[in-house]
Amino acid sequence: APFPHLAPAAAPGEPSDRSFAQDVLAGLSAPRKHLAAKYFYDQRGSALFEAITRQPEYYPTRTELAILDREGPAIAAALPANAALVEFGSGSTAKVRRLLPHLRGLAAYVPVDVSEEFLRSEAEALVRDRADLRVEPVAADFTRPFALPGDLADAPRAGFFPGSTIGNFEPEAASTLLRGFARTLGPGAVLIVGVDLVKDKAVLDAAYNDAAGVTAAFNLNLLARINREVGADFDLDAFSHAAFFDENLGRIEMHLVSRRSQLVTVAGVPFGFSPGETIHTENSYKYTLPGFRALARGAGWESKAAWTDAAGLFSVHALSA
Ligand code: AVJ
Repeated sequence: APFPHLAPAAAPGEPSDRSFAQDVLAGLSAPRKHLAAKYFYDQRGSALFEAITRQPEYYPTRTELAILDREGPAIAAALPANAALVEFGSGSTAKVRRLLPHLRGLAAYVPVDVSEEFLRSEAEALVRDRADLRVEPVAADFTRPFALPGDLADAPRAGFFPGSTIGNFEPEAASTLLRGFARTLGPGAVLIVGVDLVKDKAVLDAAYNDAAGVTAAFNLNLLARINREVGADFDLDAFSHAAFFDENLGRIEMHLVSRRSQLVTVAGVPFGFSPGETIHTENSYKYTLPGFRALARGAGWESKAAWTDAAGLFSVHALSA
């Protein structure tokens, strides 16, 4: 097999499916109903997220890509030569492709993602474009410990965690995650992390309430996914999208708001909703530069450098273990 670290995809009914249903039932049973943001990304959800990144109000993706392009040489200089570059939650390889031309040799590129099919197709596409590159995809949940391909043990390690995915984690969990990355990568590693910055509330609110309604469709798609995969009768017209920046908590919150009193059945279990009651579907934490450095330091990483765009919208940090 070309990619020996890729496990076969889980068949329907296997543990990954069961835990989605269990998480949904537990989240809807809580006093304040909630669902985990990682479940947004089914096939349609991933396509909707790609569409979000093209909305004029959604500045993070294009701003991060511009920083990677402009600062590519400096970012490459912060990485050890001939490193094994591990991307946590790689998704599409669009971002690493911006870095690759700047890197001085690479022992291997190791994309890590739970979505085994997407991982395989992205890895195949990358190998077609870069025949000289050793690509070693690993199908794993990056929030849990996993092993890197053993024959990379002697290569210096670099990590890549772009996209401000770190913002989806509570600060405490973000710290635990960064500690885990340090453990996976080992001493002497360098980690490149993309982090969205605190800014004017109006700019943040607009980014999560695009005029075309793509973020609303992305949020509501979670209910369609539950209807299909868990077995439920959510009426998507009976819920509306809400997103706002909470300046005290430093985070965007996304919710699905019940438009009326209603009863929804999920996997045979009835759940009542009162008018205006919400399901909390996502947090997206924003950091200041010193705020993120402090979080990283608490997790065993020293800040080497940080790059931002001229408007100070987004940041890319280089950390060393
Ligand atoms: C992929 C988690 C960085 O928080 O901005 C975009 C997800 N949610 N619009 C973000 C998202 C609504 C995104 N991250």
